[in-house]
Amino acid sequence: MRYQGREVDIEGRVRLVMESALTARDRVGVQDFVLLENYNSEAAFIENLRRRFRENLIYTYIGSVLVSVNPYKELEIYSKQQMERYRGVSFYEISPHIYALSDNTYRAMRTERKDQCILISGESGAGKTEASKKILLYYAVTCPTNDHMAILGDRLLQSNPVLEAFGNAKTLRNDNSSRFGKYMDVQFDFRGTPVGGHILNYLLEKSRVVHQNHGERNFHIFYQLLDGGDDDLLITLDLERNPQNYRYLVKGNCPRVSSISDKNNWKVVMKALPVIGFTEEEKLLNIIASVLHLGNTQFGEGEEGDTYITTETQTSNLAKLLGVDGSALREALTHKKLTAKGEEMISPLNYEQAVSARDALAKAVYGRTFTWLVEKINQSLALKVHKDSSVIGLLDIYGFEVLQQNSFEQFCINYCNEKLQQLPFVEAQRHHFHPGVYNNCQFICLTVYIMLYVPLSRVFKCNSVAVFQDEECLRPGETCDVSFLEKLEDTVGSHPHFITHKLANGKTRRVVSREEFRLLHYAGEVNYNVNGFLDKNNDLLNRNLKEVMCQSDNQILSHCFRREEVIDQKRPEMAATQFKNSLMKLMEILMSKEPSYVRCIKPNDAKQPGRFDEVLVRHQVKYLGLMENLRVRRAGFAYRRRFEAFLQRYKPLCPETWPNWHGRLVDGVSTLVNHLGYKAEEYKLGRSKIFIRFPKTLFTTEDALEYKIFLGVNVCTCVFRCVV
Ligand code: AD9
Ligand code: MG
Repeated sequence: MRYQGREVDIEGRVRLVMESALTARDRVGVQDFVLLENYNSEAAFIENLRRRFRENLIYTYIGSVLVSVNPYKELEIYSKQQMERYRGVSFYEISPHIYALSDNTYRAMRTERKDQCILISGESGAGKTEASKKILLYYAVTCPTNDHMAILGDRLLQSNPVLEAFGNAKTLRNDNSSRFGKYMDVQFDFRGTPVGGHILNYLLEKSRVVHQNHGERNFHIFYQLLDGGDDDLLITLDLERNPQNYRYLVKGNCPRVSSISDKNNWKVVMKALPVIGFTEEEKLLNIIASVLHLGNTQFGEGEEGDTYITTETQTSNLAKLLGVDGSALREALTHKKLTAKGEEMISPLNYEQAVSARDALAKAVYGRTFTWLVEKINQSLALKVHKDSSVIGLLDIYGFEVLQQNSFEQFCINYCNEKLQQLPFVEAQRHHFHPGVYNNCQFICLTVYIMLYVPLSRVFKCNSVAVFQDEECLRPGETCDVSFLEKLEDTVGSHPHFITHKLANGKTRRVVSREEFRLLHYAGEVNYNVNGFLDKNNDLLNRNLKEVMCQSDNQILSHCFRREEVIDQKRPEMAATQFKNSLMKLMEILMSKEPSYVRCIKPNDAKQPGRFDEVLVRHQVKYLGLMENLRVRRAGFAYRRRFEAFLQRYKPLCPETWPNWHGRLVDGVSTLVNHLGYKAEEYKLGRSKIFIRFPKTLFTTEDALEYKIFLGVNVCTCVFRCVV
């Protein structure tokens, strides 16, 4: 008997004829890369991605890893009905989706009672933040709730526009680029109801407050206020509507972004603030306005090299908005206080020093207010002390960045990506020794990968760039970026992943200038310019400016600038060290949870729908380690599934398991695969899962199932969507 190219024998067993069901697969590719016939071929991998992308199928699995390609257009796949389709349905029963991953993680948390985390990675603009929002929305809509908890769901969702307004900005790569890292825990009680949440924020790119590259903007909130705030508000804050009037907003020469409505977003933020329990709106707006006024504070130079403020009236308004004394502020912006031999001395700042003190204040005010905002949101989400609660953590951190000029921020961002990239491989190693199943498998690729990392991590760890920047900063007198670079050369110069302009034969290399060093990251080569590196790492604010700020009668600011900080003479930790330590903690948090991965891919640099730039995609496939992911997965068993799920799906294929199997699950699966004619080398039974080695085995089984359905056996229709 023949049906659609398949030969079927009397007992209903299906023998796969090679061309079977290939038409659909040719068009839309396979939904799980482990099912690729030619799994070693990067070209086949990319072709599969391309086919699916062309059909608007932006999600594909590599086992349990979800690969997502940014469609740069709204797809009709995120509705409430879609959420319902994915609810409670097993991963492989239905086409890949971010909802399937969300649901699976949620169910794993509930059934295994183990904390989970979802790690979202990919380069800037690849769709990480969008993915994290979709996951959050899925939980808010589908999890059981009550009136009280509905408020929490609202707060979880509404924290997003607020954090994005303050922490996101238009960059050349992404109109809504996250300029801070975010890890969010959502806590669930034993019923699976969300009961609390907590956000950890990482290294906001504060330098953006005072400077933006061409074509980029400052943080969204400034433009939102100017565009969306009503006339009375702007008069109260002494602001004009045109962003071009503010020095902190003109550097990028990009006041408007066509894809963004600042006015509408302002409304969204204003609506969200009370939902997250926010009552200090006026104080917050004063702070935003004060940063703009600070930027417009100008200095003149006296004959003695001293400095004075030329924008007197503005400074008075500025002091009012900051809630501080005007003359104290004026003095603190133009003088510094020194303590020598127990005596305090005031010395005037020169022009450059005054400009840099002003900018340091703007960055400190904005940065600390952002941290305060996160604390405030955390209070409104407040994790509950619940005996039987579990959490799902969501990590959306800035993607790997290579700009024309890379500085301290890119160094930290890329270090962070490097660190996180190691995680799945450590994870895979853990699983790879699953008793009875993996012992005989060869994991050559994994070893290669780990080998690649160990020396690279040494650049950061043993010879710690972060640590010796601190030493450099601690040196008395003017800090010197170039001497930092020299020191770096002395320490890690011989490392193969570290390159400067100097060649071993005494000649110079052209690709790296004298002010740069190049690191060979897993994701590509990046030249870092050391100019300003130490200043950014130092992140110092003159003591007298701190003194003025801690007396502010704006409670947000007095909370942000503590008296103890002025009294305590101890030098605060440098930015890189702080970042490194907080990342270490993050790694610990993530390692203590069961991870799921979303790998986001950016299909083109023009932010255009329908465009699939192969070179760009190939680069990301490489550095996201997707081929290694696939090989690791395939080196063992292409496909794994829990006994219950496997039986549930394929039981119609065997008279002994249909309609129900009453014995032990493992025996049921064994009976089923024997009936299907699986050979011993094709599969293994683990403790709770069946592991199938070859995709072909699975195709055959799937086709058999399809055939059964075609004959009218009563089976759930969702199986039709399986192997596409
Ligand atoms: V960055 O490292 O924060 O600069 P992300 O977070 O990776 O970056 P983001 O999620 O902000 O990128 O996505 C960039 C833009 O792509 C969004 O503003 C959307 O316009 C677009 N995007 C991303 N994912 C989707 C999607 N699933 N559907 C539609 C999307 N558009
Ligand atoms: Mg983002």
